[in-house]
Amino acid sequence: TRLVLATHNAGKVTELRQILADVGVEAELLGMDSFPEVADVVETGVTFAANALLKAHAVAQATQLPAIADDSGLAVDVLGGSPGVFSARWAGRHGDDLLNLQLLLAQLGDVPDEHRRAHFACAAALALPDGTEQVWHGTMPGYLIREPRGAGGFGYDPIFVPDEPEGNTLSSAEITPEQKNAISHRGQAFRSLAADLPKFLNT
Ligand code: ITT
Repeated sequence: TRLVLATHNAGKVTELRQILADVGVEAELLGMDSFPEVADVVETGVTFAANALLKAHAVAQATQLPAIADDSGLAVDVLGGSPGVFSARWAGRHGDDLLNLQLLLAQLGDVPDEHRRAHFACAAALALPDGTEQVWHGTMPGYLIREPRGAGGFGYDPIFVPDEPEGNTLSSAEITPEQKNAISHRGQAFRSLAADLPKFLNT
């Protein structure tokens, strides 16, 4: 079976391929680099799930293959859940990770540690060419520190300390990709999706 992951992020493709292999799903997972003729959809949704579904349906229609898409971001309690769906373009330009992180730190200013709670959230959507759809979710709770730490990960990882494992004080940029996948919002959403995937395939 061929499947498409609606992303240009090669890291996400590798991660999902590994998860599919782990749960024994025999499928060939293609990234959008295999479909250069398919245009990106504009992410106009107000929730992660809405954006993931928009992307998955567009790609399932364009390729006539089962399509998976995810949308994710960081929600900060004291900011009412922002940056949320705007995480990738919080400082204005899509994907400017360093500027996004610096703006967020500036906005938090001197907010004390007990009010620096946040969580990453991910929605992973599957859409079939016939219009069938389902969404799976994952979250990674933690808190924001005052100075970036660590060179791993991407995005807001250097300023985010996950609650897991218990007593953890390392940022999500200071742990290995395997450690992060085991607890991350995207890891959880992708693992749940992978476990349910056989129900949707081979029809
Ligand atoms: P797509 O092509 O898959 O859409 P993207 O870079 O837009 O790739 P997302 O929509 O999943 O990726 O991520 C939105 C933003 O949320 C991302 O740019 C980061 O700023 C932040 N983010 C999401 N997951 C993160 C993680 O695990 N660690 C750090 N930041 C993350």
